[in-house]
Amino acid sequence: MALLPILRFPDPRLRKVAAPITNIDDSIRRLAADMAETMYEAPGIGLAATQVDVHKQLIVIDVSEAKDQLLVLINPEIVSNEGAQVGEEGCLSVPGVYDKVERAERVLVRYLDLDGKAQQREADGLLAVCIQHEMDHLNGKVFVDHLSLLKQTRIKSKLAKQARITA
Ligand code: K1U
Ligand code: ZN
Repeated sequence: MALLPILRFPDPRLRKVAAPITNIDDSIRRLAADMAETMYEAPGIGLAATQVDVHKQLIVIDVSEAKDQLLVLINPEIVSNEGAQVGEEGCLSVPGVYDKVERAERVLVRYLDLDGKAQQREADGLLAVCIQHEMDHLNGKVFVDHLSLLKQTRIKSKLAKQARITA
């Protein structure tokens, strides 16, 4: 397994729209394993393939305390959603930035697992938030897009400053 470099906002590659996966082979299983290792090491509770510069519809999520409930979702689709919740979000591509975002409270998501089997899962709370956050990445959207333009400008200058310091 390998740790993968994570793209940083405002890298334009985070804006690419991911393509559906048509063949679930060993290269996809290896990518999922590498993404899971990268997510656990970060540490994070989710990661989309877009964030590691692979523009395929694959996400990994683990919101469990013990970090022993890995979910791999291929070609995820939200079939229905209901309600609303506002929660603090962070993003491994936007380090050090946390802000409140409104999301659906409950979602029904359809996806393929690593065996290519169709699955359906109802999620609420943090899992529902994480699924929506990661599916945004697959559509080229980052959580800061949900914030005001003023906040987005401040975030960009904060990250540019951080990049100058670490260069
Ligand atoms: O997509 C990502 O960049 C991962 C992101 C997922 C996420 C976090 C919060 C709300 C919605 C989606 C993260 O994992 S940021 C790091 C984080 O939240 C975390 C890190 C360590 C322990 C617990 C949470
Ligand atoms: Zn993110």
